[in-house]
Amino acid sequence: MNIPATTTNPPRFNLDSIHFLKSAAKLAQCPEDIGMEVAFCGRSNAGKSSAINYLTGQHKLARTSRTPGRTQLINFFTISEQLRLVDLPGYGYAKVPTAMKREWHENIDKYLRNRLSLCGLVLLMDIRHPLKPFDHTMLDWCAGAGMPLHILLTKCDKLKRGGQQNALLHVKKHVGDLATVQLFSSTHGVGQKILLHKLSGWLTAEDHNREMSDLSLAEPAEEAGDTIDS
Ligand SMILES: Nc1nc2c(ncn2[C@@H]2O[C@H](COP(=O)(O)OP(=O)(O)O)[C@@H](O)[C@H]2O)c(=O)[nH]1
Ligand SMILES: [Mg+2]
Repeated sequence: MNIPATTTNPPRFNLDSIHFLKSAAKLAQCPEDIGMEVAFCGRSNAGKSSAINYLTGQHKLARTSRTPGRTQLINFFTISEQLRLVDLPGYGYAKVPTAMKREWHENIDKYLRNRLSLCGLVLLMDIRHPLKPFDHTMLDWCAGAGMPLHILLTKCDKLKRGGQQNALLHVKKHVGDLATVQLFSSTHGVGQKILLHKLSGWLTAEDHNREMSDLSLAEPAEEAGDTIDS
């Protein structure tokens, strides 16, 4: 059998040249809907910005904040010409004004239903407070809309090994086949490789062909007794 002297390898997925592209307050301001993008979502303070910084090795790429519920913008980062990561505004805490929550809901609902380049969602949950009403809302929407979903149990450094494993099993059991789940810590360097592998799988797929969804995102139920943990 003849083996060609040179074989063409598919382009390697990497985040080496990722950079900030733009912020959008609503769907109409989003960059052109071409190629593919993966969006990070989660409750405010879940660790989205920290996760994007850790993942990319750029500590100032996405801003991190100790003041939850303040950033209401959709932030886009360019990986390469047709690939993007998206930092969605965090779902606010109980003390965020109702009007702001409504605005959040309207913008995210439009983004999720209409953004054709969206090929997967990463849902971040603080490992100490998983499966809150907001998380159920996202899980239900992904299930109904057929959107691939990967869950990060963030800040896992806050629990001992036994606690981490219990939380992981609990969430895995709850979501079943709906999503994949992993432990993650931006501050202690846990989970980068698994997340990169997941993103690479989604963002190098050759058959992405999403259609608009007519499934609305439900309004997350009110949460009582919110705590702000760093
Ligand atoms: N211990 C710990 N703290 C974290 C971790 N990731 C984020 N934080 C802290 O949690 C707070 C919220 O993080 P941020 O990334 O701004 O959350 P976002 O609102 O979801 O973007 C900040 O004070 C971070 O320093 C982590 O892996 N471990
Ligand atoms: Mg943030």
